[in-house]
Order: sequence, then C-alpha cells, then structure tokens
Amino acid sequence: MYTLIDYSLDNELALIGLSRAPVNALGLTLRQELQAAFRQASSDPAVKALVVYGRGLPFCAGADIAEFGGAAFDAPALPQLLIELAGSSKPMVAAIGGLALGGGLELAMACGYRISEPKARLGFPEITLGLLPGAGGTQRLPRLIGAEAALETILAGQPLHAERALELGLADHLADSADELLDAARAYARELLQAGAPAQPAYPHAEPGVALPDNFFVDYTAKKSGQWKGQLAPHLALEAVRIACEQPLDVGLAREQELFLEAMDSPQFQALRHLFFAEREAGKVPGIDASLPLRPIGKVAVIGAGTMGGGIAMNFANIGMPVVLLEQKREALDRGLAQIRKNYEISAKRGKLTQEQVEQRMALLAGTLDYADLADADLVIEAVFESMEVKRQVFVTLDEICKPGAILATNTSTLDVDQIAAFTRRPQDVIGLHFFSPANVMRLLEVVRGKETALDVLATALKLGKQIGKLPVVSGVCYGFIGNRMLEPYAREAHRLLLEGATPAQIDRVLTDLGLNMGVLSMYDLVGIDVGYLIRTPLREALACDPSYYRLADELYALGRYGQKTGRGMYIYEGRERHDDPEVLAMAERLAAELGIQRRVISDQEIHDRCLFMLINEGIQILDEGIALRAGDIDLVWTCGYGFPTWLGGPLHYAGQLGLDHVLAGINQYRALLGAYGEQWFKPAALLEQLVAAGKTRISKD
Ligand code: T1G
Repeated sequence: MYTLIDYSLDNELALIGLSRAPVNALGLTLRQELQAAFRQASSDPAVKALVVYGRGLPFCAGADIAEFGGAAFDAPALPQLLIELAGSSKPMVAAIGGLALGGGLELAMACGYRISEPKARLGFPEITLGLLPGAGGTQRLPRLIGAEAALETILAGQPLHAERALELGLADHLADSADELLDAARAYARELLQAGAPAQPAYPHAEPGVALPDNFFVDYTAKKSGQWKGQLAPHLALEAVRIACEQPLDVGLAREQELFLEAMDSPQFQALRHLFFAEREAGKVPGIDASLPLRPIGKVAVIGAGTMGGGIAMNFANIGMPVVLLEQKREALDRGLAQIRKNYEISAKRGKLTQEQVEQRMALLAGTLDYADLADADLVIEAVFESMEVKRQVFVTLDEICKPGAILATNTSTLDVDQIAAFTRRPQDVIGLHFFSPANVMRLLEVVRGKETALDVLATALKLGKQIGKLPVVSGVCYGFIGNRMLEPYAREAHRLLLEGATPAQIDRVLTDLGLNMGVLSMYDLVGIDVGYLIRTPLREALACDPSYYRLADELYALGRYGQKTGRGMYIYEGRERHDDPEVLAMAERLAAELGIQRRVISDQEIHDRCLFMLINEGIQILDEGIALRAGDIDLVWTCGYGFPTWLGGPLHYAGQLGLDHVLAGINQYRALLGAYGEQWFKPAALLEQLVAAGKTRISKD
C-alpha cells in the first residue's frame, strides 16, 4: 500500500517509518503517504498513540528542495499536512535519528512529543537557502523554546546538537543510542498513554512575547542587520517570529506562509538553491563512479611547516590521520609545530576542542628533517616556496624516495601542474591540491587534475577533500586555475580604475556594497602586494603590451609597501584601523599623467560593471576551455574562496540575473569607450557571444 512509508502496529501503537532514501526529503509522494498513514492510524480504534521515525535513514532533511518551483505545493502541501498532524487526537512521538532539518524539524514539532538519539542534529537551515521555515517552524519553535532562542536558532541556520535541543526543551528525552531510539520512542509513547497525557501538550512558552524586553525586535534588527547585508530572508524570518509573539497560532501560521512565499519568489532563493545543488554536483566527475577503487590513504606527509603547510597538516590530524611534517631546518619545524599547537589551543579556549583532543591531534603530528621519513606516506603534499625550481627539486626527490602508488600533490596556486608532474617518472600520480589560506579554515579546495593525473588519484583526492571537511572543486591546468585566473582581470580593472580617477575606498565600497566580504584592493593589502606582484610574474612578459597593467601596485611593491604586513599599501594601517593614503592618490595622478590617461569622475556603476563583467567573462572563458566542468563549480570557487555573496549565487549565476545580453553589451560598450585599453582587454568570450546569440539566459557549455 505504501512505497515510502513502513506502517506497522505494535499493539496499541502505530509505527510510521519514513523510508525515502537518502534523507527522507518530504517530496509529494512521501507527503501523500504520510498523510494516508496518519489518517489510517487516527481512524483505527486499536491505535492509541503514533510513533513517527526514519526507517534506517535520518529522520528527515526537510522539504524536497528539488520540488520548489514544482510540486512543492501540490496537496498535501507541507504546511497544511503538519497542521493536520498537529491536530491529532492521539499522542504522536517523533523519534529523531540522525537529523531533523527544516521541514523535518517542523514535522517533529507538529508531533506533540519528541525523543532524539544523542548524536542527532536538529535545526533550520532555511536561512542558508534564502528562505525561512515555512511549515510552522517560526510559530511553534518560539512557543517551545522561547522567542530569543528560537530567533537565534532560525537565523543561525546551523543545527543544534541533541543535548542542546534537550536543554532548550525542543526534545523531551534522549535515547541512549540510535540503535535503541525506536524502542525508547515506543516506551515513551506508552508512558504518555499511561499518564493520560494530552495529544498536544500545552506549549511551555504559550505567549512567547511576554518575556521579551520592550522594542526587542526593533533593537535586534538594529544590532544584527549589518550582518545581513543585502539579504532578505533574515528580515522575513524576524517578522515571522515577531508575529508569533503577538498573534495566535493560526494567524501566525497564515502570515508565515505569506512571508515564506515572498522569500521563495526572491532571486536570492534561486541563487542559494543553485549553490546547494552545485555543491552536490561538484563532486561528480565524468568517468568516476562509486565502483572505482580508491588509493588507500593511511599516512600523509606535508612538506613545509609554514602557514600553509601547518594548516594543511592540521586538516588531516583533525580526522585522526597521522601526518609527518618535513622542514629543512629544525627551528622552522619547531616554529611550525608550535604554531599548530597554538591554533589548537585557541580552538580549545573557544570551547571548540577539549584539551584531550588537542593532545590527540598533536600526537598525530610528527616532525622530521629527513625525506626518508616520507617513504611510506600514501599522500605527500608540498607547500614550499612558489618557485618552479624549488618545486622541481622537491618532486625529483619525491620521485626517488616515495613508495609506488603514493599520491604526490602540489599546493601551488598558479604554477603549471603538468610541468611539475613531468619532473617525475610517475605523472599519473601527481595532482594539484590548492588549499586557501588559512588552510585549516577555508572550505574551498581546488583539485587540479594534470593531463596525466590518473582517475583513481583524482577520485581519491575528491573523497579525501570531503573527509577533511573541504569543498573540493576540480580544475584543469591553466594560470591561476579557476579562482586566481578570474581574480586577475577583476583586480586588473580595479587597479586601472585607480589611474582613471576612482579611489581605493570608492572601488572597495562598490564591491562590499554588492556583498563581497572585502573590496579587492583591501584584499590585496591583506594577502600582500608582494604576493600579488610575484603571482603576476608569469603574466608580466606576456602583458607588456599594457604599460598601465597593475602599475600602481608595482610602484607600491617597489616602495616596499606591501599592505597590512608593512602597515602601508593601498591604505595606511594603524592597528586594525584602515585609512586612505593621500600618497596613493597622488601616485595615481602622477602615473595617469605619465601614461597619458585622462582622469575623470568614475561612477559606482562603471566600477561595478568593469570589475564584474571582466570577472564573469573570464569565468565563461574558463568554462569554454573545459578548465571548469560546470558553471556551478566556478560559482562555488568564488563564493567559498573569494567572499562572493552567496545570495547572488556566484559570478556566473549573477550574470544570468544581470542578463547575459546586458553583460555582453557592457563589455562591447567599454571596448569602444576605452580606446586602446578597451581593445586590449574587453574582448567578450566566444561562449558568451554564442549564448547571447542563442537567447540563453543561463550559462552552460551544453
Ligand atoms: N531536498 C532534496 N534533496 C536533498 C535534500 C533536500 N532537502 N537534502 C539532501 N538532498 C539530497 C542531496 O541533493 C544529495 O542528492 C543527497 O540528498 C545526499 O545529500 C518547509 C522550506 C541532509 C545534511 O536545507 O543539508 O524544509 O547528489 O550529499 O553530506 O520549512 O544534504 O545524492 O543526488 O548533502 O550526508 C531544508 C539540506 C529544506 C537540508 C545530508 N533542509 N540538505 O548531507 O549528503 S527547505 C535542508 C543537507 C525546508 C520547510 C523548508 C544535507 C544533509 P544526490 P548530501 P550529506
């Protein structure tokens, strides 16, 4: 009778097991069957109580995101279904195993009672999708745990651990383990019946607004809205919780629906849903499927104990994997290990690690000055100086000493991985693993496949990347791979605009107003103008055609003004304070005169268009060359690695929102407006022209 529900009777209990792989997403069929099973149990006089659980699966990951814009509201729509369940005349126990997220937690809250297993996670990720809970979450949660805790939970988007859910009153009990959850839920249901418990107990915070200080929501918005820059959903979620504090439940549920539909109609939801599925697509590479055997990785070696090497090593120690860290000199090695310990101690101070975990992880990290200690490593990652000669020496040595089948990885950010692979007799075992600094924090990992990289090496790197909590994105070999290659023209326009009349502060403000974490010029001050200068070395010769190319940055480099690290770069730094530097403005004027550039007032729109259109154009070119497999991969690189606003979906999704024809017209307009400079740089990618000619609104190669 049911295909996605396991319905069974245990004497006076009806057990409703959700079983829609892989995460019990509440798609139409599951909703229909859940409604039918609920009605069957409700109308069966032998049934006195119901238990809802995830049968061999997580309890429920929420509404089926793939259905939005489709069957999401086909009857029984989730909000209406949960109102029906909440009106049950018989006690219902939700047995939460694994996770209850979004609509899944709303389902659990529509049941009168909740029992969880100790490792379960309960939360509302909707805000990360540009949404808000839309099936009673904003109305029931405040009544269960109080308005402030509810607001924090909904706006955080991060799940609560079961212990915390118990403390807050979101869960009533904890089972001893996941294996015992269903038995414990059945026992709990019987206890309720024994005690004559009501089907729907009174809410602990029946009037959640009573305990709030005056003007709570106004003050909360004033305090937090800076963090919400440009995002719609947090404001809608706050409004929904405010309604919960002021209106009866049925009024609040109706208002929540209106606010949810407003969020769902927003471009921000489209953008965040795009990233949600892009993230799951990123791990799928043609030619790699689950049957491909991976290379066993039991021991990792990292060469270089500097900032990058130390951060890289931490990723593996964090998952319990032994790491040997190689340096050339004892003091460098000791310094590196000391820095790692310091990083862990900071996490411990913040309560993210126990002291025991710090010691466990440090015990996994062995230092050495001897390459011979790398001989039995299954994976070696070099994070040495960004020089091809240094990389050559490292890989020639690794080729000599590493065991057959070991994966040899370079952390280079711009050098040619194929050239590095060719230093060895085993290019099939060589791959790029481009971590982003700080390597133990940043999620993005560019996995750079050389032309000879073996499929099993690539597959192993992708799986390991996920295991260490990274978001691996595959890139082909080219200058700067995906991220840094796109950064080059984006930042080039910012630097050129300085000569044409814009100021660093204006340029950075336009970009942060769009939603980027940092303006590109202050980003270079953070990373180091010297780093930028060195990274551009391979390009400089090829680009001698444009004497204005990053000219002001090169002057600052020559003056030793590297940015934050020297207290002066595009800006002057006094501690954390950043100030405009009049000498930079004067330098820009002088250089413009030398270069014959007519300075003028530059509009914010021009800054936006020139920087973003060049970023987008390069991304489309990368896609066309096959360096990136999908537009979504490119969007992930820039939202996860470069602070591009997630609610715009990444540069290429954003291009679709702007209109590809608008982007192409803008590029052509600036090519005409900017004379020789425009001719040099504002060349539209052929794929962009093809997409526009075909009337396409989104970017894909197929
Ligand atoms: N809808 C549709 N598909 C989903 C899904 C969902 N909610 N969650 C996961 N999947 C698919 C995913 O695309 C992938 O598919 C597979 O399941 C495994 O996922 C009304 C409006 C649950 C923590 O935001 O956070 O409820 O690639 O690779 O790493 O108020 O998936 O195998 O074909 O991520 O173990 C709210 C989103 C929805 C949860 C599991 N819920 N999902 O992580 O596996 S909106 C969410 C996740 C809502 C209500 C509102 C994670 C996970 P494929 P995976 P995982």
